[in-house]
Amino acid sequence: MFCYQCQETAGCTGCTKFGVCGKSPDLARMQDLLVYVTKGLCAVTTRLRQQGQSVSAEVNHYITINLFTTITNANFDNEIFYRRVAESLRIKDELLKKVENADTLPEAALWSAARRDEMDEKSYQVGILTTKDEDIRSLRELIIYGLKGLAAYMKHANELNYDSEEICAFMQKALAATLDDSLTVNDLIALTMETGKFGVDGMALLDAANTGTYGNPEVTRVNIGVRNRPGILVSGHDLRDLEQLLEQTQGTGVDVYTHSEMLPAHYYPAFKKYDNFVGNYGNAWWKQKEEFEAFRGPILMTTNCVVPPAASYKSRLFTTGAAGVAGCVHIDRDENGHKDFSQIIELAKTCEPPTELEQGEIIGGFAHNQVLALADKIVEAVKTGAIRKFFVMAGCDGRQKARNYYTDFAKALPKDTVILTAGCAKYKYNKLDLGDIGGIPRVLDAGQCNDSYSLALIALKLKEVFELQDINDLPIAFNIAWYEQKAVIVLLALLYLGVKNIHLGPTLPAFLSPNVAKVLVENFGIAGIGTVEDDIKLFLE
Ligand code: FSO
Ligand code: SF4
Repeated sequence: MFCYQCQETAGCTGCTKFGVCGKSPDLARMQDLLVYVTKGLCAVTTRLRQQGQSVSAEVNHYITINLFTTITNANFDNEIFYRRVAESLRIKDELLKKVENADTLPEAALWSAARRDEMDEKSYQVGILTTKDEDIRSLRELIIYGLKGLAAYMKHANELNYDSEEICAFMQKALAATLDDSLTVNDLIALTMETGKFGVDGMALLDAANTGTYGNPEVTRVNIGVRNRPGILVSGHDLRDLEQLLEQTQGTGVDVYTHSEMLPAHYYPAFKKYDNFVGNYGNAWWKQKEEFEAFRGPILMTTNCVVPPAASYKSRLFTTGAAGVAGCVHIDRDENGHKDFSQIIELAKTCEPPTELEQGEIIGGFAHNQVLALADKIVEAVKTGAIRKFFVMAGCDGRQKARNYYTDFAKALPKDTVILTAGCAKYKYNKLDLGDIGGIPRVLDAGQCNDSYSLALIALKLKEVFELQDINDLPIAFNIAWYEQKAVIVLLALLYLGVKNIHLGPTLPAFLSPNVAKVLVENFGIAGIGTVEDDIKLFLE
């Protein structure tokens, strides 16, 4: 196997024996094969569009979920990959019949297989390292990882009946372009930027879906303690799944808690009406082994980040959507999008209430609408110098000790600075008592990683208010923590919006070849992180 798509890749170069995330070599090669057949399918759909034919929303969504399923920590069920490869080939072979001059399509579009042994054989031949030129490989993978992140966000929007043929067509065109050996480094850099543009569009679509369906997030204090009733813990990013679970638990005596990236659900007005929606339990995804054990009730994983479960709670772990774990029950939607969570609720009734981990509250809900409502106060604080600088510290949390940098950084920031955050990165500092500036908390949590879009909107609004020509003239520094591929699309979106000098840590992506890294450094001022002391000095210069 060879995989280097996430920040925790072995030795900062690539997982070759077993994934640090728990991905086995067999799972890795089947993920490679799924990406390969999805590229082939996209070459077909792209050619059909070029020939004036339409592609159904159903096919678009199938492709989107294929990509999402291969994101780090989403799916550990090999069976699912065989099934998706077979179904993708079936869809592709059907569509291929409609293509004129199909023989000019790339090999991935023409290859097919009916038997598992044929799939197995092919899976050894289609890995990342089949692209020999390291710069081309680096750019292809950068684009593919951005597309995977975008696919995750599109899937959530689709669940709420928000869709965009334009974004889907781009995603498929870009994925198919990674098969095209005629594209140069410059062509692929241009495609990387275009991926960032569609990243902005995708996040805007998801923002419209979430706020259009559930209202605008508002300042909210979220309980981090527990109650004395059985509970269900929901993790991942899918708000529609949470909504259905909340509906189905009404009157059952079962409480619902969020974990990790589901925390921001508490900020939406629509979920406040459920009095069994108790609070947030625990911390970021990588703490789940100990926290899921302590929770004592069932856990529903709606997306990544899943850690392969310990035996002590495996029978309590359920997956849905793109998430999957071999041996755990997976709940599918019916044709109307309805999911039946009754077996989770029945199991919860037989479980003990959660073990208390902590008490208190955390505050959040500072998405664009709420922050813009406070704009006068914030602008005033900047003008008077009460706020010297904003630090965007969005992104991900992870296992590595090096990430303690972000806790130390947050603690060491001068008291006249404010942290803008989104994503699970927040757990490194959202329980510190960092105080406030004239009533504005020093950590403003906009929501999930996709709500980094909110942070971009806030920056653009401030640029307008301060009548600046360039977003980089704002008193905003970007010190972003990344882990998986959603962070890649967030990064590409920020680059597309013209944000420069983003610091990325705790390490730079292993998939950036020295030459590609050089382009990012020279054109965008991308940098890694240093010591807390040096970095704070540098940012405040
Ligand atoms: Fe975190 Fe995982 Fe949201 Fe990611 S839970 S690491 S970037 O999936 O998606 O922030
Ligand atoms: Fe390794 Fe990350 Fe790939 Fe998992 S997703 S195999 S940890 S590089």
